[in-house]
Amino acid sequence: MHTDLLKVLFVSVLLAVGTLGCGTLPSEKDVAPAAPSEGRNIVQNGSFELGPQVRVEETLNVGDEIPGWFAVGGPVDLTGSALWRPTDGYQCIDLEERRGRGGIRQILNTTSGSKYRLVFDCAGNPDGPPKMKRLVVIAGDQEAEFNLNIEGKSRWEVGWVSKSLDFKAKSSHTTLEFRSANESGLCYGPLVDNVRVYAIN
Ligand SMILES: [Ca+2]
Repeated sequence: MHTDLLKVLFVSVLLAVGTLGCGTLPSEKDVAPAAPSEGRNIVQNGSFELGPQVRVEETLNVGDEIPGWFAVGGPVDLTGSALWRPTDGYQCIDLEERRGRGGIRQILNTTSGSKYRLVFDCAGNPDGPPKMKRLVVIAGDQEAEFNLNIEGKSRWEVGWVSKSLDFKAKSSHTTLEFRSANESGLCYGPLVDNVRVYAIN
């Protein structure tokens, strides 16, 4: 009797552990659909977590660098999680600063003629106008604009969305750039985080 009871308990524990284990596996909908399963991410510091550690915000002026990136066209803000929550880690980029709109650029090491997929998360700074943020992305031979509506959004829920863009590399060095195309360009820009690029067939 005693042995049988122990067996029952042992099997029950195994079943419980098995159930818990299955529960922690990611479901299909948790996996980003735009990211290819094979290939290595070739973006350096795509989550903006390396370099300065920022609680609220720190301005990057034109030419200023953080690992992998430099500011182009105008100033941007590296923002911390005390301002709003990024999609990955503790920091992201606001493509505008008080003095105007700006951009960030990274030069990727690529294979000429190869195809790549850019995947990133974006939202709009919810603190001020315009209501519709205009984000321009340049990657290799492609340029695309993404419109981000901040209506109903707040610092607590900026409304991150995941976007992707396929492009072909024209040489061994490919420009990847994110910039604000807001006409007002006064502090409240598009937000970008979790930037990745994978080779695709
Ligand atoms: Ca981040």
